[in-house]
Order: sequence, then structure tokens, then C-alpha cells
Amino acid sequence: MKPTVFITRKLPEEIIAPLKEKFTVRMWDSEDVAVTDYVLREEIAQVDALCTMLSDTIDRDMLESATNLKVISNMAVGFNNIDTEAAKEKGIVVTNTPDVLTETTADLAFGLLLATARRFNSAEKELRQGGWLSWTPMGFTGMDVHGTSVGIIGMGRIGEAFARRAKGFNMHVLYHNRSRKSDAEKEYQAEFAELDDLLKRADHVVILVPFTEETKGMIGERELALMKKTATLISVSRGGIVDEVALYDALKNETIFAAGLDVYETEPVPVRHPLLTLPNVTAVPHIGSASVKTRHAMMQLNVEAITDVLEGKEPENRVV
Ligand code: 8YV
Repeated sequence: MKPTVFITRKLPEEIIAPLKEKFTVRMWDSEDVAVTDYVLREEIAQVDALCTMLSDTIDRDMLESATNLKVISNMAVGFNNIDTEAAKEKGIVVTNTPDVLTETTADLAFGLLLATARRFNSAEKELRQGGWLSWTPMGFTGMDVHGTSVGIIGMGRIGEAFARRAKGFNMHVLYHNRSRKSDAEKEYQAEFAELDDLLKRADHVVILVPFTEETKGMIGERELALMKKTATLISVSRGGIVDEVALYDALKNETIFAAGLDVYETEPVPVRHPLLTLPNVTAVPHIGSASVKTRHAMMQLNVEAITDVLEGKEPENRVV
């Protein structure tokens, strides 16, 4: 009997063809509607390999029922949707898709910074609604990006790719990270700062840390209050790192200038989410890695990891 693979979203045929040659492949047949909890549980209990998306929560209870499961390959660099402790206890390998998405995600983060600071969304909205009636000296004015200071929270691979872009805009790079990054300090003249100091000094703050017990709620009311009134906050790693209620208050009361959001506490974002009603929020639906080339490369890594584990080889991007 061939090993069985379950994929929780519809992936392109040409990507999964190599899997189909070797294994029995079952796939949830929608590209955009998430697999139901019921189907996910049923599949986990039977299959040898699972290819998951960030929005599939794989908890201990589900993993307890797995009898044949050898590998979960998650289509993301983050893997906070999977109970990795429970997977470890069950001897299930977990893999992710790092590196291939670094530059694409840094592009999105930098683009979101430009769009937020320069108020692309409200300017475009006005234009489309026929609100551009005359030229006014201070109409649609935002904050500069070039030559300002940016505070990068989380100087990992994407943080460094962001710093590289910031240098091209002649920005001073402040960073906060669990450990000092001497390479980044040399290469981008990045200056290490304690979190409070970074928040007080940066003209733009970019959140790029992974979601962990330590980073959950890391930016709350107290931290937002430290930021400059003219500062922007760009959130592109995980929603739960910023307290959304505190962020709403800071934006509504204009104690910070604006926020650019790619990630949210709950995804997909519920309709009429309060943050989406604010004019000083620029929001996109978690599209950090969403370029055709990068998404293909991520899926390719999932296919390779599943094949490697099912053929008894060590996969490239094992996190558990
Ligand atoms: C993913 C992400 O694009 O890789 C991650 O951790 O957040 C995004 O790059 C997306 O969530 C696909 O699963």
C-alpha cells in the first residue's frame, strides 16, 4: 500500500504531480475556503503525511488520534499553528518553508511602510470617490520614509532583508532582537536598542518577530504610548504580537500617526473589524509571501519535505 498524503488546500496539479507518482494524494478541493475541522480530524487520524497552511490549527487533541502520521509540512516560515510539543512527543516531523519567502516578505513590509507613511490608501480612496477637487498645499501629506529612522523588532532573515532596503532609502536602522547581530551592525550600521528606547526613537517601527509565548502582546498600550506622535507601526509577522484594542485607541486618538497591517489577531479578519474603519490604517490580507514565484517555491519545499520523510530521508527544513 502506498503512503497517503492529505493536502489541506487545492494546490496546482503541476506542483503535486511528483507526489502523485509515488503516493496516494488526497486534497481539500478549494483554494480559498479552509478545510473543515471535521475533515481535518478524520484525515489526521489516517494519513502518513499532511501538508498544512497557516490557518489550519493542528492541536494536541488532533495529533493524539494520528496513527500513521510521520510528517506535517507547513506552507509558511512560521509554525505557531501547530502544537510542536505534541508532534515531538508523537515522533512526527514538522517542516516549514523558510528562505524562499524572505525577500518577497521584506518587499511587502517595505511597500506597506511607504503606503502607510505616505497615506496611499486614503489618497486613492478620495481620488476614486471624486474628492480630488483642487490642489491644496497640505492635501494628502504624510510622513517621509527616506532619511528617517526605522526600528526593526526582530532582526532575523526578514529583518535583515528589510534593513537592506532601508539602507537604500538612507535610513538609520535601530533594531531590537533577543541576541545582538554583529553582521547586521556591520553591514547596515544597525544600532541595537532596548525595546523601549527603540519605540521612543524610531520614526517607523516594523514588527518582524515570530509569535511565541514571549512575543505575544509584546506591543500593548504602554509600548504604543512610548512611540512618537508622528510614527508609523508596520505589523507583518503575526497578529497577536500587537494588542489590537490598544492599537485602535492609539490610532483613533492619534497618539501615533498610522499603522500598516498585514497580520491580525484573528484571520481571516472578521467583517467590520474596528481597525479597518480607521483612515490611518493601511491594511492588506496577510500577503507577505504572496508572489507567484515565492508561493510556488514554498509549495515545492512542501512537496520535497513530504517526499523526503516518506522515503526515509532527512528533510531540509525540519523544525521538529
Ligand atoms: C504565509 C507567513 O504566506 O510564512 C509565514 O509564516 O506568515 C506567510 O508567509 C502564509 O501564511 C501562507 O501560509
